[in-house]
Amino acid sequence: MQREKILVTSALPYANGPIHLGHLSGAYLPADIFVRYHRSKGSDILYVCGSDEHGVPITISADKEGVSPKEIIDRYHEANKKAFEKFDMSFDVYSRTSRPIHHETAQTFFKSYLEQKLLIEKKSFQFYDDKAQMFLPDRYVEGTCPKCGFEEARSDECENCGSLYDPSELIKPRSKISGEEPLLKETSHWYFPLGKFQDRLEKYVNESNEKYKWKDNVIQYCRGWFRDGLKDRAVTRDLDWGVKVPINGADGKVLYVWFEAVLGYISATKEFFKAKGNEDGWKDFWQDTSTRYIAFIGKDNTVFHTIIFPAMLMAWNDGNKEKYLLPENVPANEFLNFEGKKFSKSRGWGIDVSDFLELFPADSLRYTLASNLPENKDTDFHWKEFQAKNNSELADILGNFVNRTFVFARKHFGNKVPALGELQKIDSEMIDMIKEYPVKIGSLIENYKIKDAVLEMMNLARAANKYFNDTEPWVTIKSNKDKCGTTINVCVQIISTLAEVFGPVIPDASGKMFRMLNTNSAGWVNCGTIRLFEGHELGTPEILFSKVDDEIISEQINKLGVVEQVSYNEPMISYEEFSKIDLRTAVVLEAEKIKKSKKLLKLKVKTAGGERQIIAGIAEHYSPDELLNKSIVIVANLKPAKLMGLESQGMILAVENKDGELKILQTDDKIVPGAKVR
Ligand code: B3M
Ligand code: ZN
Repeated sequence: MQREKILVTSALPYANGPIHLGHLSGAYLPADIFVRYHRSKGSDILYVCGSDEHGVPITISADKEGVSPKEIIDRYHEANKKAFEKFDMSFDVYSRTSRPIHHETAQTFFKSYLEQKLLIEKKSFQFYDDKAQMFLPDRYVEGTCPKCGFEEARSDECENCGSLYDPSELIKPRSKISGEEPLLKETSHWYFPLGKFQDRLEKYVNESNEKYKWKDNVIQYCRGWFRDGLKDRAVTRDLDWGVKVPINGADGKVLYVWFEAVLGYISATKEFFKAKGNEDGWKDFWQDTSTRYIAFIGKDNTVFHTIIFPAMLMAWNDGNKEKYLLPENVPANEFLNFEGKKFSKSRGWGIDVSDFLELFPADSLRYTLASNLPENKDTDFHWKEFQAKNNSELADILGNFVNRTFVFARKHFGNKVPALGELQKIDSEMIDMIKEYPVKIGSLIENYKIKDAVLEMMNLARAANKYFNDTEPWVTIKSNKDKCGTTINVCVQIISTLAEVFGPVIPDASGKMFRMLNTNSAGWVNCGTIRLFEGHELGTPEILFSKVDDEIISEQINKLGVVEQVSYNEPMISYEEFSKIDLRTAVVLEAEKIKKSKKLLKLKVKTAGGERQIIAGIAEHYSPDELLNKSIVIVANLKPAKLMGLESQGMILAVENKDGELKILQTDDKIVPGAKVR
């Protein structure tokens, strides 16, 4: 029989920070389970991933730390690669988009579009920082909102009043790089005419959905885009970090990160085969029509994988003899939250993968995440649930069953598989189960219902425990040793099946089970067959799962929300600089809401030098009444500024607590207003 050929990719994580558990649940663990299952089934499967190392997210991280983008990507590429290894991800290749092979590949695509005269060159005005000599991406510019006067508005969107506008309307724009006012300078970019592909894309999405049953959330999302109509998209940027636009005179321009990152899957595959000395091997996976291609992602990446990437491949295929395959399915997952809230590094909410795996084995995390994947809706990670999954399921059900069987075989049968005697109904039923469960589990995995598959795995372990209890080998060992032997023989076959079906989820424990059985995996198709016969010598027992105790869980819960200490590398200031800030106590005399602003309150405070007005962005956290007579701390020598047309003479100090909630700093009310804070 021809082996099924499958290409699997997982979204390429940005190398600008450590991956967290949410990433694992989204695009990585489900793909790894799918891949490991297919390997066990004997499919010819290739699993490709790597770091996404270009784009503004990387340059922002670099700027924040005052280091080069290269330093950032090197650091996080290594860190994430290691974290994935610790988590037992089984990528065949984990590449990087900074590699020359990727730059070349991406440029080749771009050149093909140029040759086909597909790309449209358009001129537009964009912010330019003369001092830093660079065009500024949207996130690098702020200024005063043309609608409400909010002074920290983004270049095209105001957080205060929610309005959207053209960057040219922004009042007093400031470059976040130099602090100077940027100019609007004309620049030209290349646009990809996505609209031209709309009909074919709709056909592709609908047909794939009919044939391969795409997830409902993915289909609905695509239809929304089609309904709105696909528009031209700029595929170049003025930035010096990225894949250079391969045109003479296009200096300082790079391909838009998304426009090349998706091609990273192809470059990584090329790299993999090149390293094996098989230069053209990658084509078997990307261009052979018998290959199936599945792209695992998190939901925020959907449009890029169901619309833009397919359009890019179609466009290539239009102009070239060698044609690429399109994804047959894009099983996007929703998000995983952490103890009820979004992961947030800055708020200390969540845990890095590598920190987690310093404390607990990968299998325990893999099982917990896999049994709660956000396949159809957002789900939550809870420390207590993790403990329960580990202790009451992995240890008490699976571990216990395996342990009981081995103890019995050792004590009463010389650590050898006893003979399979006459089968009672209960034995036959159990043997049927170890044949049926793997079929059901396999089909769930193939249909991307991985969470349900994991529940069924544990159900099989439950049934096994029940079988052990119901056959009472501790009774039959005295009354009917043959019957007892039959039970233990069946239990050994069950363990072999459990080792196989749990393999994709808890590979380490599965390996241990095979070692304890003194055998190897026989592949998914042989699940449920009686394959370890009378007299087969068993291996030495190992502990499958240790319990996680309350203490370590409480410790983790208590750590949540503690913001990491700022390192001493942050820009430091001298005492002299600090002493320029005039901090004073003040008492709130009046407070009122400002019409049309959700965030701002107008305060009158008494402080050194008399009364003054302060406009503060705390309306979502305090009602005016709550503030009256409060003794607070203000920056008294801040240059006056206008907010919504009102002058603000100073700023009040507040802290953001772990829920993102603001608390103003208060002093003892016996302190006189106007006292200096040092
Ligand atoms: N790096 C976004 C992300 O990490 C992006 C995915 C690229 S897939 C080609 O969520
Ligand atoms: Zn505004």
